[in-house]
Amino acid sequence: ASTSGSSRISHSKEAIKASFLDSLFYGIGRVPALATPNDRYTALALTIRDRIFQQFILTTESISKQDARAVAYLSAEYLPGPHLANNLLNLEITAQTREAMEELGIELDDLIAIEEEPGLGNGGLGRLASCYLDSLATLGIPAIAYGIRYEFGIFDQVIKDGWQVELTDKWLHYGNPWEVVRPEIAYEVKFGGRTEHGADSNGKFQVTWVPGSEVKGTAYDTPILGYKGNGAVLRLWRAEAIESFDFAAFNLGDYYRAVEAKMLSENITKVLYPNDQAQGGKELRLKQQYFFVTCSLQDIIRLHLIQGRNLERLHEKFAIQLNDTHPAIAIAELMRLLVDVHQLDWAKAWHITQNCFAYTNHTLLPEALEKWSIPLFEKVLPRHLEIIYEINHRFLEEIRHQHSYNNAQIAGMSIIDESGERYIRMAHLATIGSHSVNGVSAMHSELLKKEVLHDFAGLWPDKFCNVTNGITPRRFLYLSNTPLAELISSYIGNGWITDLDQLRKLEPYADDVSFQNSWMEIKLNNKQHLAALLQKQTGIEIDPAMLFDIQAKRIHEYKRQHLKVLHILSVYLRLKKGELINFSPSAFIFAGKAAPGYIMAKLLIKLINSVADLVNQDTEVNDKMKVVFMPDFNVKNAQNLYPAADLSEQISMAGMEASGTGNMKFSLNGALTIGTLDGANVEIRQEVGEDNFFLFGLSVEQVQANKTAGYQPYDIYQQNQHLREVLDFIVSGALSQGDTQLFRPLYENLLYQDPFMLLADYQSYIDCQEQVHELWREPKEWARKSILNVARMGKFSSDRSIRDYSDLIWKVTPINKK
Ligand code: 26Y
Repeated sequence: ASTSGSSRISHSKEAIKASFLDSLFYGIGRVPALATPNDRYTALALTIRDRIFQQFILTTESISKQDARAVAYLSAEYLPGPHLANNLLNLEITAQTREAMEELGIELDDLIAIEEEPGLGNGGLGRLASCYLDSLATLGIPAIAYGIRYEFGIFDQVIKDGWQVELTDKWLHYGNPWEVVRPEIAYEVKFGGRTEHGADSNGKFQVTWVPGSEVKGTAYDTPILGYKGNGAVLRLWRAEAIESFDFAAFNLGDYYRAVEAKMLSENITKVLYPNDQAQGGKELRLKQQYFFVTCSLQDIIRLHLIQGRNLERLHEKFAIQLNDTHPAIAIAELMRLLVDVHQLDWAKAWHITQNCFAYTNHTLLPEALEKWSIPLFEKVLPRHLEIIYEINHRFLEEIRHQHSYNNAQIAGMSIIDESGERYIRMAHLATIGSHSVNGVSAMHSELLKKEVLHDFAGLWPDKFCNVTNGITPRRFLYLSNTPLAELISSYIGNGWITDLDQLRKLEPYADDVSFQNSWMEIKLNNKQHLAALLQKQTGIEIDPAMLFDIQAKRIHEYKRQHLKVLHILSVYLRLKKGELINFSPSAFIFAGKAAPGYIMAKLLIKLINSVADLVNQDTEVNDKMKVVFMPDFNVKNAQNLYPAADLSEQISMAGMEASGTGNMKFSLNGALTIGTLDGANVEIRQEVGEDNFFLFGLSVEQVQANKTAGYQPYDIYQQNQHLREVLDFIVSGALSQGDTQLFRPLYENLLYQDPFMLLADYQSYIDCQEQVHELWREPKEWARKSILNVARMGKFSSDRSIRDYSDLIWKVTPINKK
């Protein structure tokens, strides 16, 4: 920290320019004349990284001086988005960096555009972890986030002939200037083998795990800078071979097999599983989870012990958050480390474990609740199976004797599902081993207590709480919609950047015509920008004056992208008949990836693109409507979508979306929402006001009542002539060159099963869309509501979420710097 003033960290334009040239020359051995665009990007990244480290040393020094309590966030997924522009913003050096580059004949935006983002997650859960890391850093809460350094992140999506095609992600292809490898921070990870039970040389009972194979996990650190100052670290583990082990395990002299073993070790962190919500019991996935969990826990224990602290006080120094059940094996692993390795007795170890961990649940979908078949689990983690049996045995004894639960209740709460083939229920392990369990929106947390974890909520009512999700206003407003952010700041100052409730000060301007005009002009510019991008990506031209109606999220039946398709077709058919004369020209925009093995989701993408082909070519309607599927939804593309949206589609069946966070991102950028009473939509509507939210569809209670009564979608199909026309059109061949079979699976699913009740909500959705169009015809009213939406989004800052976690669950406070 004594280097301040040095040109290597100064924030002046001159210093940035000099550092850039230095980094280019000494960091990558290039002279400007021969530098490639990637050389220039890398040199600038290194220049910025120096300045980040400067901030970091300060944070780290304060944390250790104050011996502060820290958060360890365990997540199998992160979606940080591109680093460069965000780091410039957080350091507040965008302007001088732009000028420095200009003086060298370099356009800053060209360098920003080159960056390949780390796609280390699937969707909402991964992006939430990154928003939380941003807020932890901004608030100055001591934090370290642990995860997996997947060599191949989420696939790149391209569209060929209307179908999704997956390409491998190449984020590390040109190197990664943001990370620093720490070869000396590495841990051994065992798999398989057997356990030996017996007395050690002192006669103490001891379990020894004799592994079948072993790998090493090495730390790769990425500094995450908060706004104006503090930092947190993202520590990702990469699997590597342990040479000594391989050579011992295989026949001496069998060089080929030894090298082959090294290769297999590295497989563990090769690739992210591209499924959200459902994943069959894949051995490699279990290995990934255990691999990153044990490295992280060994690291936490090391950090604790090097401060000279007693291991028995681990829970006083670390709050460990489990992001869903993906890292829940941590509960058994910490017990193993404390009991088998560090020789604590079981009761002490259990006390520490329960007080360290807290668990966040992100889903009620039965197929997304992780369970591992016992034979598979035993093969990979034999010692952990014993530990889980012991945890379970003690737990079941307790509820049988102290709480007199009956056999059926006990079977329902057991960690082991014995209703058929035997499975380990990871959500039960996480719940039993944690002191806190939370859902991610008010409604989801209630449903969690009522359904999935009902008996546990009865047993431990105080264990359960809610923390509604949030998003970072730095990336999702200031960075991605800078013109709007600057307009806002020019009216109410820039305090909102770290105190989002201050957006309330915009309310008085909601009726101010000149403010409304500036507001809508920025929206129009953003739409122009998106239209140009879409034209480049898809060749489809859209008029920026159209209403931009956007649904962007993973493709999933429960999210009901097909409900929006039904609406689009209903508009199309009515326009063709000369009806809907008041319809305002609309661009219907979709984006999202489908899990590669999810046939119905992939068919949905094909359906959307088929509708797009039909509509966009049809000169009778294509001045009134366009349909576009934006390929490769990721953080970078998302940052172009949210600022350009007029209407945000949040149309999942009630009870299905745990929270949603895209809903918040759209609304913070001035889109109005059309949505169901699901997840955080409920709270968004509460905040922005009923009049400023387009509500449709069944409530959770109505959904459940409908199910109980024996929902019959076919009856609705028969009763609603319009709906029938729309549905029949899908299989008429008009969308598929005469092929009446292509979309049949989708059609029949809706008519005879319709698990997500599109047909029940259809008419309500269509009617609600009419209200949207009515309002769109009153630009001043629309602008007013758009402003009010933004003004009332304060609650959905991830800073608020992190304060909630800090107060309610972690009991941590920000460090005082200097
Ligand atoms: C087990 C494995 C197949 C799996 C992998 C990824 C299961 C689930 C996931 C991801 C789930 C996810 O992204 N859930 C979303 O979390 C968001 C953040 O809390 C919520 O806003 C969103 O409603 C929820 O679907």
